[in-house]
Amino acid sequence: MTDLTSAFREKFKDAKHIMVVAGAGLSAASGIPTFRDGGGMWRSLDPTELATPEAFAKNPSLVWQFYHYRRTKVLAAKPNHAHEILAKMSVPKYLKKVAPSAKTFHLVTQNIDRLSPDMLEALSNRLALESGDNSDQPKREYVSPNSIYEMHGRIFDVKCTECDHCVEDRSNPLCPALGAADAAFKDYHDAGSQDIEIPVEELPRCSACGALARPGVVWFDEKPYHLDVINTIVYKADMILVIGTSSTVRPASTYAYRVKRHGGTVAVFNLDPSETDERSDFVFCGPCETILPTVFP
Ligand code: BJW
Ligand code: ZN
Repeated sequence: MTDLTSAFREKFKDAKHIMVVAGAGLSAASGIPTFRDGGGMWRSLDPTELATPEAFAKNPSLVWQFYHYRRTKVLAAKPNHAHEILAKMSVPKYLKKVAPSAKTFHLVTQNIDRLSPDMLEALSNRLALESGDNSDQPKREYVSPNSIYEMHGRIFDVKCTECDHCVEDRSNPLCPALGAADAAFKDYHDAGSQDIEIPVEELPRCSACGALARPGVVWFDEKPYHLDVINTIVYKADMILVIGTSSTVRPASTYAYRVKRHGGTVAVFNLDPSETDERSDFVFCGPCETILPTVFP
């Protein structure tokens, strides 16, 4: 065990209110591209320029095709070891082992891929079976309630642009035109065209009122979800793990600094060093899916 790991474990043992702020690097090993290291490019377009209300207003067909591609990637993805460790932290008996003083654990994720909540549900079902519970009842009682907050929304949510209607829909393609555009793109591209324009009436529509639907995610200049409760979590946290995020997008990028400012401990788990490391107490450089299981065996 390295000095860094043992010093961190000692500090973690004393933590009472633990939070995680996670980003795309958490799901990178599951095959989901990140945003800012080039891996997320789709048809040579910058993902951060497609994830905006302006891009959707200008070209909903292009933005829907981008999300169709991302939904397809996510549907094929499985949670990795880092998701598993974080899910275990939501199990009181496991949390007590690594942090005997812990009173709360919360995962605030910027990821929209649902891998953390899906992992937690699978773990809860496994724990239920291990304790002889074969019922069809929901198994959430085996894990702490409300431990995950998906602040940038959920990729499978399809939300109306006109009314409040929002449904989770994991079907793929969401509508025939998205499937056809995906299949046809290579031919279009070879013929020199960059874009396939799907008529707006053939894009996903609201099942309640028929208006154009959009992905239920948070784009730039939109309000992230659960901000009030997340602010309370940040305010109380005495330990924050910053996992797989470039910490460039507000408000998530402010959480570590805020925890530090009121005397809490900051531990960063990232593939690469970054400027914010100077302000952190512990920096674990490397893939989180291999480092987290060694820190929390
Ligand atoms: C690994 C790894 C491995 C790789 N292991 N590590 C000017 C200045 C400052 C701020 C602003 C400004 N103008 C506007 C703003 C605010 C704006 C903002 O912050 N912009 C900055 C970019 C300048 N923020 C907003 O607009 C937010 N809203 C807001 O502030 O509202 C205020 C409000 C309050 C009340 C009422 C009304 C309004 C909304 C932000 C929405 C962000 N949306 C996106 C798209 C979501 C949907 C989708 O996925 O399509 O969210 S953009 C994108 O960035 C996505 C991500 O969640 C987010 C963060 O990215 P993340 O996760 O950090 O990914 P990467 O790629 O950047 O980093 C990955 C990291 O992992 C890297 O460091 C790798 O090294 C590492 N890594 N493999 C460990 N195996
Ligand atoms: Zn509607």
